[in-house]
Amino acid sequence: MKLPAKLLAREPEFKAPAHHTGVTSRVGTWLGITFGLCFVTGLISHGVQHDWPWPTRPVDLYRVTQGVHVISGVASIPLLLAKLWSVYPKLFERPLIRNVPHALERASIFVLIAASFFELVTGLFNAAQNYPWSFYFPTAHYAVAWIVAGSLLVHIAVKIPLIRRTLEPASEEKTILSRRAFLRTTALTTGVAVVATAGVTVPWLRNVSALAWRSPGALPVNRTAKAANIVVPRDWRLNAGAKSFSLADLRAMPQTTVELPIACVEGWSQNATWTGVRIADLVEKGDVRVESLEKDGLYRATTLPEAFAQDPLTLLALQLDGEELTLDHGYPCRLIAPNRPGVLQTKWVTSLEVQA
Ligand SMILES: Nc1nc2c(c(=O)[nH]1)N[C@H]1C(S)=C(S)[C@@H](COP(=O)(O)O)O[C@H]1N2
Ligand SMILES: [Mo]
Repeated sequence: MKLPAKLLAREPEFKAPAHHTGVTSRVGTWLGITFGLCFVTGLISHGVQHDWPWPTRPVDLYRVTQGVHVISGVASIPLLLAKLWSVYPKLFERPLIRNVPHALERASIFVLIAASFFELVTGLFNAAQNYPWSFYFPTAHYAVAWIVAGSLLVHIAVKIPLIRRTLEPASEEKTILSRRAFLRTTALTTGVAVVATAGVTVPWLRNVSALAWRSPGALPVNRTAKAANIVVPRDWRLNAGAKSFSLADLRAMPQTTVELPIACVEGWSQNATWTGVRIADLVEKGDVRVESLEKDGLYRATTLPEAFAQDPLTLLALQLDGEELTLDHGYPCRLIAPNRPGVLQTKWVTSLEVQA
């Protein structure tokens, strides 16, 4: 069927206002920012867990980078949905393939969409501490992040001329208003998603974050003693190089109290007050291997770089918030160091060994 020329010429007005390239570009710019933040902070988080040089100060730096990672990831979800909504008529445009560059561009977009969804969904599930899959989360989440980054760069490079043009002020009054409404709704939804979840890591939002997956107040427990099969022997002693200490010996040593956060890679972070013996008072200078009572488990042992081991804030903690550690928080003693990822704050410590 042949449409009358008049109708064809008016075609843009028949489109829903959200499906406008100006909207797509604007939401795309926001999404570029949240994805960028999420990628960079994700790389940092991955690097710090895998022996990147990392400072001991500021004590909250890792908490902040990890918080930005989770918040920018949450913000990306409504933004990605809005962006897809704004372009979806184009995704099914015919002909599917026009020429080679067009085919490559489309392929890169589908990779980008698939990889982005993978990252956001796995990230969200991980934050909710739920693993309904069998691959190892950090490796997969990390690898796919590079696919997102690569295909996103291609996508932006291809679209730069279009983005430039469409970000310029548009003309038709009527559609501009409803486009603005769409953008406002997108911004609002994103804001609500962030506020509803950010309390897991931002203290003053704790009471507003209805969906925060961690309860306010008490310090969360990541892995319980039961899950880790911890049995503390009656004659428990800490082995520290050639020396050995009973719990009573440790309690009799000079005690230090510090205020430090646990910043879990799974999204939550919280400050607490810790009391115990400085690691520097227990072992000689050097990188320290920290072993726990856990038989297996990915985080049963960690290495504490010398700068952290010698830091006056780094403790073998015996108390949390003025009370003896509970078994779930690492009784008889656990590591707590400034600016260190939660996964490396080893609980149920049984030996400290300076590495050669
Ligand atoms: N031995 C051991 N220590 C561990 C873990 C573990 O699985 N085993 N989990 C770590 C993780 S992922 C975090 S976030 C913190 C949480 O400490 P908490 O449970 O006292 O809040 O403990 C860390 N220490
Ligand atoms: Mo964690």
